Amino acid sequence: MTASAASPDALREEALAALSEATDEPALERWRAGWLGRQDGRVTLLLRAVREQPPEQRAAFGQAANAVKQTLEAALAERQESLKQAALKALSTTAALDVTLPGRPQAIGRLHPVTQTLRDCIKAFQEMGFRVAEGPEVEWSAYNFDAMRSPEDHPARDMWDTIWVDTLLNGERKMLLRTHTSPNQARVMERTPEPPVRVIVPGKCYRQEATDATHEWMLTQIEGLAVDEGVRMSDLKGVLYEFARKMFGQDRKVIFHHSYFPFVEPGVEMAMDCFICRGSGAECRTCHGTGWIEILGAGMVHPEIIENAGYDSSKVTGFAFGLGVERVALLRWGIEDIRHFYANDLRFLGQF
Ligand code: FA5
Repeated sequence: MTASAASPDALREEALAALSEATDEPALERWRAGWLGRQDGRVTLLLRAVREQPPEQRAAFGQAANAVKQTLEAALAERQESLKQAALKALSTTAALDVTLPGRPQAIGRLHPVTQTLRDCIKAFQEMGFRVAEGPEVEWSAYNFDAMRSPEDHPARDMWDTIWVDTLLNGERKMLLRTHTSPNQARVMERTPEPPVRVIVPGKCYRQEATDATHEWMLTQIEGLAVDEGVRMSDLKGVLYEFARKMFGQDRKVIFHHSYFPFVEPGVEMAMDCFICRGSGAECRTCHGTGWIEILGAGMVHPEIIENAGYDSSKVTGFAFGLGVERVALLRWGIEDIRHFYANDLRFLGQF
């Protein structure tokens, strides 16, 4: 019996029986194509057979064929929905997946607080006209020490306990993890044939430190260097005051102490008021009772370093500073211990 010859009622019953045997999406699709497909679905053929009927039966046959089409379309939709529900139910009863549980929030990453602070510091100096340069973290001792006026037997080398890299050159250890960003003073001037120089060099430094609340063995510094005719100590102070104002606002206090670094003359340290004890606690472990937390060393570039760069120290002068970025981060957020930064505790890091 061809499709066109089947009665609408018989066709409907056969189609519904076949539908009840379709148990997944591909089977449903095959059923749909076979019965309701536009080209040669059997219901389509049935509808085409209307015109082959004797004229007196044509209207009734047409109505019956249309009714079959509607019934089968509705039955298909219902079957699709019930299969979907059954699949979800099956999923929810297996241990692997409970579809009724709420979704898990995706943790969104963010910048480390020291990186945030580093970027803000860089921006502050850029706004004052400093450009940014970079230098190597594994450094020659010739740059880290000798070029910075600390030859082998100079006591200033003792200020930084060095982490050496064990590559020997003529039997001697010559490379190290830089202890400060200052070797970049020499590196930048070396590749700048003529002043003016106005540059900052941010980066990681490493020291063999007994760590405490304000000392880590890895630290981030920003070196600053300005060399030109007529650069004075007051320019250095102006830049550093402006930096402190940009980072901490107007109400924080800043103090300069005299200090010694072999590569500057005179040398200073700049400190900010201790946010923990406000200068009152003799046993404050953050400022050790001094009331001040040092954030940078600075001074007027030693004329010998200016001369070594090939500049004329009778014509040009310069200032330099080395800022501790973790210290700035401690101060801006009132964190009592620097070691939190690199302890990888998400309860701490997630707060910034
Ligand atoms: C120096 O490193 C000099 N190169 C700074 C300098 C540059 C002086 C240019 C003059 C001219 P000092 O060791 O003091 O200096 O370190 C500078 C800053 O780095 C400190 O003020 C402090 O903010 C930070 N710092 C130093 N040691 C540590 C440490 N162990 N952990 C965290 N921060 C540190």
